Amino acid sequence: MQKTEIDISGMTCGHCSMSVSKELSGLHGVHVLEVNHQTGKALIEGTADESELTAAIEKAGYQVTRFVKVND
Ligand SMILES: [Cu+2]
Repeated sequence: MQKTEIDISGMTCGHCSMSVSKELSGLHGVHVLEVNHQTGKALIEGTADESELTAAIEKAGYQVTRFVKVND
């Protein structure tokens, strides 16, 4: 399944990564594999519009800086 790595700015602690994880998990068709505030990256599996992912992350209070498609 398609994986996407998302670079996120503004996360500073475990609560930040949990908030992001919670919002992303609420999206249909998205499985959150990892959100790491230290690296500022989220790894998700599944298909979702970048606009949808961006909206969810902004709702949590953070900014998306980059999307990278990851191939297995
Ligand atoms: Cu935090």
